[in-house]
Amino acid sequence: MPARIVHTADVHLDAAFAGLGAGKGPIKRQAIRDTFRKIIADAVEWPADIVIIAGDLFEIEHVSPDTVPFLAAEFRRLKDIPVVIAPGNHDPYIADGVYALTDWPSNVHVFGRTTEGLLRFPSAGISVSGFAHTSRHMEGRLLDLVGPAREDGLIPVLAVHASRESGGSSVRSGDDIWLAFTDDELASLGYRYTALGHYHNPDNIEKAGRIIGSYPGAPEGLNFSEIGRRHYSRVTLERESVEVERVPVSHIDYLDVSVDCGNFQTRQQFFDAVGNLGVNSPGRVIVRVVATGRVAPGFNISAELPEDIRQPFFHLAVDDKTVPGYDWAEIERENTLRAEVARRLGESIAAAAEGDRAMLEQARIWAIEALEGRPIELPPEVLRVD
Ligand SMILES: [Mn+2]
Repeated sequence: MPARIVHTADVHLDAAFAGLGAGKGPIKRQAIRDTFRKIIADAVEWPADIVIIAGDLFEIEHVSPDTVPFLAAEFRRLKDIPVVIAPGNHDPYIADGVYALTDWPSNVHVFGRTTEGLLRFPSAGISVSGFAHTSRHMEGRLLDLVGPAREDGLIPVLAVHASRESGGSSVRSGDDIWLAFTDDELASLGYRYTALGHYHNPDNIEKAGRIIGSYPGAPEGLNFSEIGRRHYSRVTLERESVEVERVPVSHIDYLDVSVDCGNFQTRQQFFDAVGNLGVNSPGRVIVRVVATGRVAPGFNISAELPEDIRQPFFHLAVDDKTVPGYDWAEIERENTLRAEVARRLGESIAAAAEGDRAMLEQARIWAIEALEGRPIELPPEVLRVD
């Protein structure tokens, strides 16, 4: 029988949400709880043999007095399905912290609290190795803390909150790298599956065509770098095969949308385009709309969006990046240098062959923008000098 693992990480219960507007933070935090409850309910229903939480279950500086009994009650709903927690950089295992001080249900195993770094689950057919972050800033590399898999008849699994540093879309840089590892280093350890946390977007690590580890990503989006539906993973593990199924579970999702207003004559057309974004999931999307395009004179979306347009969204923000179009007849009547440039290019456009007209019209816009001191983004073919 294959082992059935529910793998999640980076839940970030009690995260702070700035910029969503008054009263929205608590609703979004409740959405995270609802998402976590759904993961637990799914684990009971599937049923999972084990639940692995690879760090950042909560944020140690924000954890509310209500969160610990909430978690304990959720874990109790799993009855005898074991839970393994590998604390991360946001929920480190510290002496006076929640993990150490709480009397967890007997099915809950927290690395850091458990003295040995290897837990055996014969009923699931797997062993789980791992460790806890013990501060917000762990030094060293993954291989400093984790030894090779031990073969003792059970399929060896590793659970860690750590940073993949090569070979994938999830690679981060800068000051958020903890316990880095390369894909080759991870493969060299010999675990049949590594349940990872830290990167908030999902990613699988493969070697020789086989998944050796994965990040399920944050199950509830936390900001605009975590776009769209979010998931936990159902892992079906045998000694020679791994299947990772991503199960959508989030409640309130982030969307980042660009709306080209170049052909719009009225604000209403913009409102209609925005209104259509929320129709499929009323109250469940946080949308940032970037309005782009060169717009007709007088076109203006800067005013407050009407309530009936806002209403379907959990939160809606508009970033107006439109630029005004030009009224050439009016510019040509001026007694200015730009009027002279506009007139001459206007004559060229009028005389141009059909195939050259669009290029000359674009040249006229760039010429006027240059005279106005605006930064101009020329396409690469214009910059080519060969
Ligand atoms: Mn995290």
